[in-house]
Amino acid sequence: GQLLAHNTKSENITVPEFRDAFVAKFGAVHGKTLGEATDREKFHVLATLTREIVSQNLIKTHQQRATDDPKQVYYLSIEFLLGRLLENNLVNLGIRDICAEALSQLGIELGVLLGVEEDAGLGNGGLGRLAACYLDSMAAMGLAGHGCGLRYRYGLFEQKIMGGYQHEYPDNWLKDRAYVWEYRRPDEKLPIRFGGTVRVQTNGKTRFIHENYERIIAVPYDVPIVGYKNEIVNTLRLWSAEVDVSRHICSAPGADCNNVIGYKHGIESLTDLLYPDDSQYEGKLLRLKQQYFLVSASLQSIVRSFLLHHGNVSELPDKIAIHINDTHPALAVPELMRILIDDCDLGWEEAWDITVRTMSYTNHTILPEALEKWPIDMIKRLLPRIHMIICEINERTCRELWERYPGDWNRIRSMAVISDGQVHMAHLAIAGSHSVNGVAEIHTEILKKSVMNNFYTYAPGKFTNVTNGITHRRWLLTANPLLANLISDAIGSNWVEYPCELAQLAPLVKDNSFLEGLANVKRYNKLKLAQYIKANYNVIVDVNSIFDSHIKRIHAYKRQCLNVMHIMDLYNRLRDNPNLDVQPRTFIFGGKAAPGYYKAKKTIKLINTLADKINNDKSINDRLKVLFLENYNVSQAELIIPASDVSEQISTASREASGTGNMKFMMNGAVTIGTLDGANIEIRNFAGADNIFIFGLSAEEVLGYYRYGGYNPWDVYHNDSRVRTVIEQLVNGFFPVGPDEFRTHYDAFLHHGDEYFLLKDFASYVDAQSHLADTYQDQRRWQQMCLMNIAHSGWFSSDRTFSQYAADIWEMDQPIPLW
Ligand code: DL6
Repeated sequence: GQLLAHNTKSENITVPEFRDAFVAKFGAVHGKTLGEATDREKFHVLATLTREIVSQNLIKTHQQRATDDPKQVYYLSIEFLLGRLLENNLVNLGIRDICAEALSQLGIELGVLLGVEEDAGLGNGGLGRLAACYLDSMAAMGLAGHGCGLRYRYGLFEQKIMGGYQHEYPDNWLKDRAYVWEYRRPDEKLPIRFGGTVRVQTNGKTRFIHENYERIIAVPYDVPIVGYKNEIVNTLRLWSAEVDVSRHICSAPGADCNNVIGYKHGIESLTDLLYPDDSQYEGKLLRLKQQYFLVSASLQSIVRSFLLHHGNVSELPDKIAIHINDTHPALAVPELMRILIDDCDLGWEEAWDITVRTMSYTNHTILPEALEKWPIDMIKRLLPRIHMIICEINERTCRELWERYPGDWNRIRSMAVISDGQVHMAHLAIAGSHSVNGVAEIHTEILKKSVMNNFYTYAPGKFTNVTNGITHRRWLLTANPLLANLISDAIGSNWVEYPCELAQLAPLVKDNSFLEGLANVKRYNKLKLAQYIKANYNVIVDVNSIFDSHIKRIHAYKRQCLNVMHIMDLYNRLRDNPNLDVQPRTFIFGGKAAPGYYKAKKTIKLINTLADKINNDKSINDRLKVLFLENYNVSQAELIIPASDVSEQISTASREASGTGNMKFMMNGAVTIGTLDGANIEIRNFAGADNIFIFGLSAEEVLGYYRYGGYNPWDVYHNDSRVRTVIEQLVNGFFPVGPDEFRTHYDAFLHHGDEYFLLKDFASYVDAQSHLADTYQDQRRWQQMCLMNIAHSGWFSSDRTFSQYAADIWEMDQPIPLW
């Protein structure tokens, strides 16, 4: 029978009901008794049972929405980094504790089953995880908001470290069976057209007839997104490429009748792989195909469902908002134009007005190498009708610019959608959206003042800032239950609904017993991490040492190497003077390097080589330990962040658009050491300058240097003997590797101008680190700093971020809480 009667709230389920339902479901699904079950089978039954409750809420939400007809937002993103869903769903349904108790009565530990779930790693890092946090917030706030993405057969690669090097393996996350959370909806499939030609028919009304194209079927899989104790379930719709083998595929362009299976595999490989690079744009045809596949399937489906409920498209912008998450889905602009003109018979002006009022766009990076440009010829061949529309958009945009800036060719060229034979996706997204935003105050300022200055001058009203956020339900309530309980015991549990109420913790800064409570929670979380490290790496770490974590993608601008330089210097000092009073430290690194990013992969080898040297050096008495944790992912972050004392956010100022890891650490009471970059600045403003360790060049200084071609690293090299020693140690046999192993790093520092200012910021970083270590010795003061970080982290909840988007950008018609 059903675990949940139709009008029962999930929170009212009792322990015996849950226990009995679990036993019954297990027998029914697996045809054996619990005694013979594997953990995987038990996980599967628990997830299935949970999904049944979710399904009922999904139906209710659909029915309610059909009646209320609220404005809907569709968040288009090429990545959604969900991680695991079971625990999150149990918490959001309000049945985590009931479930844990029911299972324990059966001799089953919930934690063990939670560990069986594969991470859904359909994203590279910040951008994809942000999208996942937003889904959680939308559902929690009851907003009708949905994600649209791709159902990659393989997520971000699995990282294995061998001999200190990263090796990449396919992330076979669907290996056992279909994803337990998804609903396949084959009846809602849609055709996507690639290639072919467009015939223009001009008898009477002009018509564009697309012919001889390759037809790929997009099949949606809906992943339910469970709201927090509100019975709301939204969906993340992930599209998968399929071929309709029953059709006359022999006549399809490129089809081979003698090899139907090969043809099918070829087509379906479109959604096989997530591109594993988030900082370097890849001009591959397959990537462009993925982007259009996502956009076309999503928009066709959005318009189809809109038309089902509203007779015609003129009201589309009042009822639908479509958000373009970075430029990857920017083809949404011409695709919506295509649908409105070709399928709905609208004229250009009306279609353009609807498109611009419907679309909004977020920029996530100013790194020039990440900005997407597609050769116009590639677009013409792959998407002939879209090509025509982009050309028209370009022409009309340039004409408007000409009216405003007659004769200013340079300016017009710099803003054109097409220039130098390429389509500039950011320009396309800006032209086709009514709103453009950056993801932290400083990032938006840089967009306005430099990277997008011409666009800002032209249409200042389009630009806004929405500083990123994170879901406190996953990152505090679920990942750090001890801290969540400690907080609720002190100030009540209202903060879960209104995270800004965490501010009520601030007056406890003088409450010794609360500070002690904080220290105990941290210690427990550190113990758990230490056990994980012992079990997986056979390294014993001291829980009294500072747990100092640097976890994120490996990239030169994120400066893992600056951290390495500091560790090397500390180690050198300890070796020179074994009696040096050094606060014991455990340096924890985690992160993946893009498979083609040579230097980042060498950085991983460097960290591991340093770790081997330090961890095996008896002379330093275990005062320093260095760990590189393999295969960093969302689940690992949930273990590391609650256990960290220090959060390393040390990007070259101006390069990190926002960062979101910084917010997760803050919320879990880790103290940041960081540059004035991205959201670090806002973290400092909220937590207070006394509760963060800031160092290094400012963004303005860095941008000033860049303007004049950089700086001279040799000056630092000659003037600072610590720097000289560390740099030389990369190549002088200090490490037991060949002399050229770290030559790329050596050369980047000295011969290629130290693009990311590591040498320049070194002294200031080392000072900040030593100030931090001194402060840690005063445990009371340290716990006060942790407390102030937690107390002021509420503003970084994605509920706040989301309210801003909902109210200011999407103009949702549901009540939105004020912040
Ligand atoms: O906005 C989410 C996240 C920011 O927090 C990071 O600072 C930023 O680097 C990241 N950007 C990307 C896109 N990069 N590219 N292309 O992942 O977005």
